[in-house]
Amino acid sequence: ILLRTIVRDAVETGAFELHYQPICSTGDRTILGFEALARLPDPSGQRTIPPSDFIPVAETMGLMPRLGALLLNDACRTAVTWPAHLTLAVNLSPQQFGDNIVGTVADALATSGLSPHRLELEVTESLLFANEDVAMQQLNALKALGVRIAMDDFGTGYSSLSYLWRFPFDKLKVDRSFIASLDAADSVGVVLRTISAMSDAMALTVVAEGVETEAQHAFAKNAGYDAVQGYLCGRPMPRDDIPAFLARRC
Ligand code: G
Ligand code: G
Ligand code: MN
Ligand code: NA
Repeated sequence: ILLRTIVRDAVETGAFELHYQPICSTGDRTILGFEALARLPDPSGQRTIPPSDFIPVAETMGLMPRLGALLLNDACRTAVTWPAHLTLAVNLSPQQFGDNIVGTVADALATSGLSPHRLELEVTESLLFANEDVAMQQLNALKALGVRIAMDDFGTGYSSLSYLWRFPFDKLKVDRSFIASLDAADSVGVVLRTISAMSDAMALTVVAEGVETEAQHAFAKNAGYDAVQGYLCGRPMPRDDIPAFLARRC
């Protein structure tokens, strides 16, 4: 079957699933919250289709505003059942900013009863260069709701450092390719330390993604990263596995 057909049907039936990956504080390794990551079960078998495959298709089909709203609502309804100190991070696609993103987020918060300060929205720079003025207005309006904004995959693509002071970010999530390259080149460590120092000076929270080993965790801690996300702290898991995961960790 065509991926387009699978995506269209799934948006109709709500057949998407969300998995949740823990984000841990670097110092004492407590769980700070989870990032929601979308999965699409393949109707013909056990396989699940990753978001890198189906999100671009949903965007091409113009379905991303609707799918994004479905996922956001689902994630907020799940997060409201967690202990109240835990945060929820949700990825937003640039196409959702062409729609009424502020209304969609306000609605998901109101419907679920999730407190705005527990929600963090992850955006990538592709949003920012599409239409800067519109993006700026919407990010400011989202912040006025009380949610936080994170720049995701920082350091990849066409990152412009000027985005850091022109847009109202609360957090930088440094792309996992940096941590993955630590052993390959000495200069990667320098870059990671510099991003941390810069974030600190700008009062941004800084997160290292893709931490898989104790050595990488130790580096991130030593370099001043506030939090880490990666397989060492935990893999993305279905909603139903979260209570047992928290019980083991706390
Ligand atoms: O879980 P995985 O490593 O396959 O995720 C790959 C990428 O897909 C993530 O970096 C994220 O940016 C994107 N992604 C995952 N879930 C969502 C979602 O619900 N909405 C959007 N827009 N992107 C998502
Ligand atoms: O782009 P974004 O950061 O939103 O996507 C997170 C993606 O990174 C998810 O698809 C998740 O499966 C993947 N991921 C999370 N932790 C690790 C890790 O430690 N190693 C690798 N290789 N991928 C990871
Ligand atoms: Mn993300
Ligand atoms: Na990322």
